[in-house]
Amino acid sequence: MNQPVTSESATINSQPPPISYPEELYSFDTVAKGISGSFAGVTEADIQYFHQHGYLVIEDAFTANEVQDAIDGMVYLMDGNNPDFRAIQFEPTLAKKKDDMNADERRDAIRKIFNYVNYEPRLNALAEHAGLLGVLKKIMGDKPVLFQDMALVKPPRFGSEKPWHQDCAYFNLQDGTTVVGVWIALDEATAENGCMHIIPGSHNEGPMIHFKRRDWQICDTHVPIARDTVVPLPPGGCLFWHGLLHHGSPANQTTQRRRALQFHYKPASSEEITTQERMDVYGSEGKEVDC
Ligand SMILES: O=C(O)CCC(=O)C(=O)O
Repeated sequence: MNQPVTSESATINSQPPPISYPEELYSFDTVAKGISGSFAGVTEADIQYFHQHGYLVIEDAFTANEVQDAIDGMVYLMDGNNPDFRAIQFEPTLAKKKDDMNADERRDAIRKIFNYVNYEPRLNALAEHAGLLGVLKKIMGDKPVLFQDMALVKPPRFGSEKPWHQDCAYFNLQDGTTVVGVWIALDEATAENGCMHIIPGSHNEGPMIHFKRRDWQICDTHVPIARDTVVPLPPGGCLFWHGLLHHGSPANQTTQRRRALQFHYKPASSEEITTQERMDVYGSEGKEVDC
């Protein structure tokens, strides 16, 4: 079972910062529909759906045991049980107090862990899951290679927004590479606790200029928010999305945890570019653009 969440364990007498973005950035009319039957249930039509819409949702990708193992592995790393693992980032407003927190409070102050697969076999097991890799291979038409692993944890009340962006704006990979993100819910992810929002079909509309604002992001006024589709997921549910799909997630203002794993895969035959080449595409410098 997931650990119970209470506002008492959610970070000592601190007040979360006010929301720093327009609420309408994440107002939605559409809820993404998923398939079921785990990875074995993915058909050729589902792969075509991914290419057409830029995403695919599997409601029951992983079993309850696989989810629990992953949570145990994540908590093991968060609690500092592997001294070699240090890739933990705290929510900025809570970072200063982390040394005064008990174990529960400390876990609920963490925003992100990353580069964990080599430190925790229980997390690596999901990244290397044969069913998951099989679907990725069908999407890419090539061998999938994991090149980034992270987990945005979005703790109760303090979990901050991840503004709208395209993942390819972060990766030095040749334009046209089919990068695929995989987002696995470990807790129930809801509109209220900050689940993913996507703009279906936006992967077909090319790279967007990104700006350094609240993050490295698409300008708020350039996001076609009328097409916002929310992606709630049960624990074990998973979202595949294309590296050019516009997506983001609002703050977690509830007392519920929203832990999720996120993996990025590229085709084995893909080629790297330089940061300058990436910035020529995604950066605003020298272009007549405003935000
Ligand atoms: O986990 C989230 O809320 C969003 C993560 C995301 O979109 C990203 O890191 O690219």
